Amino acid sequence: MEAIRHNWTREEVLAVYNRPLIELMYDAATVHRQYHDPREVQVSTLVSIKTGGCSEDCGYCSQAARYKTKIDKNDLMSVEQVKEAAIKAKAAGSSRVCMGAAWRNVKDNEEFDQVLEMVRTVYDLDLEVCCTLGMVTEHQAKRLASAGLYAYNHNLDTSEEHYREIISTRGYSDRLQTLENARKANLTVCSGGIIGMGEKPEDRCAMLVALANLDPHPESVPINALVAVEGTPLEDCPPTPVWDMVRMIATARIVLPATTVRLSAGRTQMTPEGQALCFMAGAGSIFSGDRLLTTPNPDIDSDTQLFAQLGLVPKAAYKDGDRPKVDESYKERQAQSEHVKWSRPGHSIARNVEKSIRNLKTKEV
Ligand code: SAM
Ligand code: DTB
Ligand code: SF4
Repeated sequence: MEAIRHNWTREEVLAVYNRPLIELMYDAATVHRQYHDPREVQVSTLVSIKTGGCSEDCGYCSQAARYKTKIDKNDLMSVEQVKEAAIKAKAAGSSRVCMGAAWRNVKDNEEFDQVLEMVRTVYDLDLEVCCTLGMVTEHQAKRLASAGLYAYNHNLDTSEEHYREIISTRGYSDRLQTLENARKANLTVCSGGIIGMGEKPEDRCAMLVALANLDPHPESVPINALVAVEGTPLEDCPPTPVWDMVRMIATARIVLPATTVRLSAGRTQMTPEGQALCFMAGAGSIFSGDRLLTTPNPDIDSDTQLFAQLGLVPKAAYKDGDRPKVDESYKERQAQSEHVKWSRPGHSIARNVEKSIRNLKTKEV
């Protein structure tokens, strides 16, 4: 049985990543069978509850206000709209709904109160509820947990070193702090990253080391292939080879044996055979539905067909018997602010500045 370790070194993980692919896949498939039922795949649906207009400069993101991208921006959805989307997701076979908001961080205001009602409403439908709302304080995480939230997603995205080339408006240490806050609130933690942003294999492995150093390990690690969105600083990044995706998933599987590794963004660029290799290498979850947050995803019919061809079955909600208990305290706004100061590294990333509309307009004046 592969041991659960929190002391992986970058060299060790890179050596795993660089194993001959056939060996790596075999080793990963072996570990997968020790901790998971290889036929079960957890199916989640994303709902973009607030889309676009974000203050941050994440170089990959279609939702950053400063880049000129073709997305339909939306203010915060109503609880009723989210309920409808969740009912549809459940009927289509999802056991988890993940609500995403284009926010830098959660603020203690009416909009957050509304998100808490969304969490409670989706929980009452017997679905696992996940949120990805940016940085959260411990108190905010606790309110989410009391409303019935099961998981909080906040990605490290890449290595600490490469992160400086992608984002200048929020720090890596704040990301780790958010994960700690989610953990303190007894939420399960979902954190992973993106490959195909010009990083080296060393960066990919350094990100896995950062995740593996967390004790306990995140319950869920999404591996996204960059969706190169027109208008973003990363629009010209070449497509990620499927082999890199398989390698990354297999390495994550070995380093984080009990974690659910998610085959996340980038599936529209992959063949069914490529996706099958990812499942062989230990992927245990996908996002379903023809849209992720703002970008396309394979339609439900093609996923249903793929599951039938591969003999995969969707995993039931709360199969591990860990449905959270809700209590009404989520309704209480914090009397006193926690005075959290999220950092603003504020260094300059030439590629991001160049793509920023605000900056171009300033130049024109
Ligand atoms: N605003 C919140 C935040 O940044 O934490 C939540 C939403 S954000 C869109 C969630 C994650 O989606 C990002 O951290 C990133 O890993 C992933 N993501 C965003 N745009 C992507 C893209 N174009 N390709 C692949 N993954 C992407
Ligand atoms: C994650 O790691 N991937 C999902 C989920 N967590 C929130 C989001 C992928 C977003 C892809 C780009 C888009 O659709 O805007
Ligand atoms: Fe905003 Fe999140 Fe997109 Fe960054 S990834 S620009 S924080 S929505």
